[in-house]
Amino acid sequence: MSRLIIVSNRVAPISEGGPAAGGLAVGVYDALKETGGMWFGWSGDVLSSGQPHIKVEERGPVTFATIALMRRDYDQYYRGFSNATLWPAFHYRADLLQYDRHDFEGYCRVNAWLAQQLVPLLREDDVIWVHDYHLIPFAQALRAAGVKNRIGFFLHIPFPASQVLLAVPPHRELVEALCSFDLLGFQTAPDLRAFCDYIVNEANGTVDASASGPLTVHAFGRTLRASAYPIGVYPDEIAELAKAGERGKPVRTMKATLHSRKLIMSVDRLDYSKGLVERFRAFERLLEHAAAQRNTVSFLQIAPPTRADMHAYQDIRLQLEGESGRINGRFAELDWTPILYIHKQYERSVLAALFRTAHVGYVTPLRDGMNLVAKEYVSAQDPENPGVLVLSRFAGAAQELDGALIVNPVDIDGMAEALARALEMPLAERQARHRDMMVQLRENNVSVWRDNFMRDLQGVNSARSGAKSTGSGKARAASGKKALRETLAG
Ligand code: GDG
Repeated sequence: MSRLIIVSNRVAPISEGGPAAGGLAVGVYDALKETGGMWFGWSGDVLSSGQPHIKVEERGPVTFATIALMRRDYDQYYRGFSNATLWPAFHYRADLLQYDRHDFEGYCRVNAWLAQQLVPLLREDDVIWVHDYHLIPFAQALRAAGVKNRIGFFLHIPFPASQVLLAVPPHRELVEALCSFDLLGFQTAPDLRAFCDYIVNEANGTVDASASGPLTVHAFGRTLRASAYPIGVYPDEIAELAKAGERGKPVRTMKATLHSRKLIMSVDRLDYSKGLVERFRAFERLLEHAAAQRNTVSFLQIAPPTRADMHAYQDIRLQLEGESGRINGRFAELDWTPILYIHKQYERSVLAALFRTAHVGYVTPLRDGMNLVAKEYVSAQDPENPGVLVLSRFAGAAQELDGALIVNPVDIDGMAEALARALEMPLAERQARHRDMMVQLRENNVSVWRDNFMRDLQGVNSARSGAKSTGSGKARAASGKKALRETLAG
C-alpha cells in the first residue's frame, strides 16, 4: 500500500485520545496509522538566528517531520501573505486585505524551501495530501524538484468569487499554482463553483464533468480533477464525550451561575471572519426588544486568542471587549451578567459538555469554509432534549445542516428573531431537527470525507503518466455539460 504524506502548515499535536486532538487531526492521523506515512510541516517555532533542521519523530507507523521557521519567513509567509492577504481575501474581506510583494515572494520562497526539505524523505509511490491556503504553491515547488507522485490539495477556507480573488494582485499565479496539483478539494459546491468560474472566465480554461466523480479541469497546460468534500466530525464520539462531562465540575459551575436561566453558547477562535461583533449586537437586540427575555437567558462566548501578533486581531479583540462591556453595562442586574465573554481555551471535553448544556448553539460567521463548531454543537446534544442551532448561511455547514435556523449574520434583527424562536422552540420540533442533522453528520463523518478524497486522489493519473490535457470529444462535451450543471449545483 502507498504511504500517505500529509503536509500542513502546522502539524497537529497528537496525544492519543488527548484533549487537544480535534476531528480533523484525529481523522487524518487515523488514515496515517492505517496506511503508514508521514506528517510534515512547521513545528510552530520561530528562530531569530541559526539554521532550522528537520526534527523527525517516529510514533508506530507514523513519522512526524517538523521544522522551525526563521523570523523573516514567519513574517512574510505566515503573518504576511497567508494571513494578511489570503485569509481576508478568501473570507471576502477585501477591506482588510494588505498586500506587499515581498511577502508574496517570501510565501513562494518558504513553500519552495519546505518542498525541498520534504523531497529527500519521499518514496516513489507515496501519495501526498497538502492542506490549506498557506501551501498553495507547494505542488508546483515539488514538481520543479522533479517529484512525480500524486499530489492532492484540500482548501479548508472558502474559495472566493472571482471579483474578490482579482483583488489579490498575484491571483493568476496562485490559480496556476493550484493547477499543479492532481486533485483539488473544496468544502462546498459554491466554493467549487467559484473556482470553476475563475478557470473558465479568467484563465481561459475548461471544466468537464463525467456522470460521477470529480470534475476535470484543463488550464495552464495541465489537466487536474476538482470536487467538493465537506469535512465532517465524529458525531457519536462527541456525543459520548459530552454525555460523560454532563455531571463534571465545569457544567455544575456553569449551571450554578445560570440558576435556571437558559444558555446561548458560541465558541470561535477570536477572528474577524467569525462575525462576533454582529452576534453580540443581535443578542443585545434580543434583550432590547423582548424585555421578557431579560434575566432569563445568558450568552456564553468562548473565544480563544489566535494570531494575536496581528493588528486586525488586536482590533477585533478591543472591539469585542468594548461591546461586551457596553451591553453588560446596559442590561446587567446584581444577580445577572448577560454576556459571559471568555478569552481563553478550554479542553475539548469541557466544550462538548457545555454544548450539551446550552439551549442554543449560536454559530454566525460572516464567512467560514465549513465551521466544525456547528457540527460539534449538534453532535453534543441530548437527543431526548436537544438544543437548537442558529447558523449563518455563510458557513459551509449551512449547505448540509438544514435542521438549523439559518440566518444572515449582518441582519441583526433577523438574528435576534432567530434567537427568540430557538429559545421558545417546542420539544418535538427540536427533536425532529436534531434527528435530521445527526443523520447527515453520521453519513458524512470525518472518515467519509477523508476516504472520498483519498479514493479520488488514488484514482487520478499522476504527473508520472503525464497529466496533460486529454481533449474531449463532442459527444462527451454534451453529456458533460449536463453533469457539470448538476455537480456545480451541489
Ligand atoms: C478552519 C476553517 C473549517 C475552538 N476553541 C477551542 C477549541 N476549538 C476547536 C473547535 C473546532 C475547531 O477548534 C475550530 O474549527 P472551525 O471549523 O470552527 O474553524 P477554524 O479554526 O477557522 O478552521 C473552517 C476548518 O478549518 C476545518 O476544515 O471548518 O471553516 O476556517 O473543532 O471545537 N478546541 C479546544 N478548546 C477551545 O477553546 N479544545
